[in-house]
Amino acid sequence: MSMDEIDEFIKKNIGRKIKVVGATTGTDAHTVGLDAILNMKGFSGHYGLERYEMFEVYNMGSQVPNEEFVARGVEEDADALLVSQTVTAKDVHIKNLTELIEIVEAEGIRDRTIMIVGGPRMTGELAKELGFDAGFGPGTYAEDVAAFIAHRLVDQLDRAQ
Ligand code: B12
Repeated sequence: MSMDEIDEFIKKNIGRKIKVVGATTGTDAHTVGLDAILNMKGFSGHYGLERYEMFEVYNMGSQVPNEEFVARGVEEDADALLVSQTVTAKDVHIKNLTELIEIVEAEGIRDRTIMIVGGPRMTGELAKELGFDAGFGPGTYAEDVAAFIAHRLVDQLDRAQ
């Protein structure tokens, strides 16, 4: 789906804006990948989520401690948390992402929060192994992520009814 089609889908099926909080967490300082997905101008001719009428985006930037990231998600009542991890040396991303999921579970918000991770060495398979709903690697555009979140949220709302 295109940006306009996704906005229309959200208006029709959800009827409100989708709130997302994004960050690069832990010691990772790489922001280009996350910004490609979130920033208004986007990446390679594909607008980022800030440009979407039906997304409200909070981009916390880089080196955000997992606790602060989750706390912001709770404060904003976010529908989805979007984390980016680039550095994989010594499996630092595995440790960091595992800690993030543990905090989300301890806060009791895992059931109602869509958890998404992206990065140059991320795959859907690894993301699921680590307890995320989806993982996105190189070549991802905002519309891939937007469509996933919108459909997942509709499924959640259907189940809740
Ligand atoms: C730019 C860069 C930097 C910049 C970062 C500036 C910034 N503000 O981001 C600076 C100079 C600060 C930097 C620092 C370091 N870097 Co650096 N850096 C790079 C470089 C050259 C490009 C990365 C990049 O911007 N890619 C472009 C983006 C668009 O691609 P992407 O991240 O893959 O994003 C896409 C997808 O992955 C996905 N995606 C990414 N995030 C997310 C998030 C979500 C939610 C979703 C849905 C999708 C998604 O969508 C994006 C768009 O399609 C790479 C090498 C390379 N050519 O890749 C090294 C690289 C990543 N860096 C590396 C290293 C080692 C470091 C340092 C440790 C170096 C040092 N010794 O100090 C430090 C680490 C600092 C830290 N604490 O993190 C290594 C990582 C090795 C590893 N696997 O662990 C690399 C691979 C270089 C290398 N070959 O050794 N780096």
